[in-house]
Amino acid sequence: MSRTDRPPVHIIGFPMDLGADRRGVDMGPSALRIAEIDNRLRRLGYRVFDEGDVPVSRQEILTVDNPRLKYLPQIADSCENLARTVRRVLDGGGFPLALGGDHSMSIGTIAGLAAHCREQNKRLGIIWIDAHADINTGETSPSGNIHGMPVAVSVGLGVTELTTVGGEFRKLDPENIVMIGLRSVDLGEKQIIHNKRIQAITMTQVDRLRIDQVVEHALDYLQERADHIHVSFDLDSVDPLIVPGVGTPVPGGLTYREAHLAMEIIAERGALGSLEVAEVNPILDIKNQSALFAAELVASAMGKRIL
Ligand SMILES: [Mn+2]
Repeated sequence: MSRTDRPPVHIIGFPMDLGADRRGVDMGPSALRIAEIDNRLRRLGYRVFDEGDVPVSRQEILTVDNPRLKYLPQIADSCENLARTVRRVLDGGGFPLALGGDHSMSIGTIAGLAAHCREQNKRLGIIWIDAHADINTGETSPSGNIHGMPVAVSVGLGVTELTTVGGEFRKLDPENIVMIGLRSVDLGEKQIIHNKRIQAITMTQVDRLRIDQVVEHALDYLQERADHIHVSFDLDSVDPLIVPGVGTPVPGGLTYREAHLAMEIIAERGALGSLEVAEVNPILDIKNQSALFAAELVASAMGKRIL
């Protein structure tokens, strides 16, 4: 299939930082657009439409009601809106490319994908590339920041305000997720990962097995059990020496080439059904280099090759 026959890409911005402690990731979608993510995809032959941004409340005019689930009503609202947009794009035959924003966005993205898949009798699979597992609940989270909870919410754990975004059903089978790049996991999260038997590949395993093998295995595993594969890429999976402008930097991440190779392998398989990029933080960045990196990474995921 040539790229012009492929589904058009619909960019959806999610300028949210209510799910994170540090300010600035609300500017992520803007920084990614400035990095010309649209033109990079057009140069690859895609038709690209920009859906604009999902409305998000401003932190300055809000107060925290529940410190265990900060800004819960506002995040639930925006995620509901994101879920609707993602679903509309998929129902119309498009490819959703969601740009964050903090990683609470995945509550909405995955809910939208799941609603579409449910109606089409498709099984959803997720590759979660992140330094963190993002599988806390209000009970286990040390911070109460909802950007650390989207995976838990998607497998049906946590408060109903979040688990019912996009409809009252479980969005994701815990066996249909593969996490890659973990290196900062909370105690409660470790228990959930073990209890739910989630495929979680740490940086230790990436170091030992090499990223190409890790990604090939992840795709083999997911392609057996899923028809729609979504990649959720948290920029903090990459080493902060390369990508300093992220919400929660953790040393010891993926190298520049490891991140690109992972995306190149995913593109080669032709298996990608949707994509999101989370946690770009221009406030902590140097001359937009992290957003530029993310834009290049999206191009690799969408089929850009060196030759
Ligand atoms: Mn994350």
